[in-house]
Amino acid sequence: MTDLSTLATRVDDAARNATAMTQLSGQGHALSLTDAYRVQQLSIARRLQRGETWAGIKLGFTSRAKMLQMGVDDLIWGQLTREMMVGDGDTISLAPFIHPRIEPEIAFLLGKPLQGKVTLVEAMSAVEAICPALEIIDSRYADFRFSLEDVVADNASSSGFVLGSWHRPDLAIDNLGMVMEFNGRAVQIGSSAAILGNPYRSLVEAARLADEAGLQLEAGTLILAGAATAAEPLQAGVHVRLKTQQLGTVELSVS
Ligand code: OOG
Repeated sequence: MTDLSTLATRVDDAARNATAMTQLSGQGHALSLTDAYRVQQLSIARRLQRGETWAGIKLGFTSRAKMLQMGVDDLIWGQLTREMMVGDGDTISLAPFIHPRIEPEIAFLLGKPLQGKVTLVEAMSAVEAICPALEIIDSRYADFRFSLEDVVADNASSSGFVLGSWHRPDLAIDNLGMVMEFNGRAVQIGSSAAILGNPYRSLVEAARLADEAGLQLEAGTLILAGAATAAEPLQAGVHVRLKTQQLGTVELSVS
């Protein structure tokens, strides 16, 4: 039987050392999806033991663009810590990453707990604030290639995120134009509608998935809804800006 904690150590070490690893599923580890989430949980536990603070969850593959880009066909989730957060407008180095990519998202802050089977209206009423966000993903697998189980075990490629300014959740967000620019040039153009037809649906899914995993989404939890477009490789010297209709901009620079 595969030792799941050994696999968790392997993905965690790959992330910490910014060193690519071979896919778990290609090494005779026939991981089930349940095992893969267990590996994710064990790798997050290692981060928390090192003093990181749990911040929330992210959804992955909530848009068709992302599913097509990565060749997978199911929604996944991963976990975020505060230490993954990069300040809006900050400059980062590529040193802690293997082959980072960046993608445009919408983030939610819960004002009330969200659990189990909830309706869209219940999900909406649990939200305290909304903001535009950039997510940095960095698969720990060589060539950014993985099976669904591999990517789940690798915490859905979570690596970093930047949050823009928070807004009250009193505006419609089901079809907001989103443009991600590199040095002022549009590299990805999309709409928040690409995220499950309405990013609030990501919250419905988040509540269900967290519940299945025995995790509580309490008030104060951050939730990233998933990318609206395909991801772009981050390069040295680039200034990334996401412009989202109604929600404004969020940006970061790479040294
Ligand atoms: C997995 C993470 C997917 C999204 O927003 O769809 C994701 C990956 O593409 O490496 O974060």
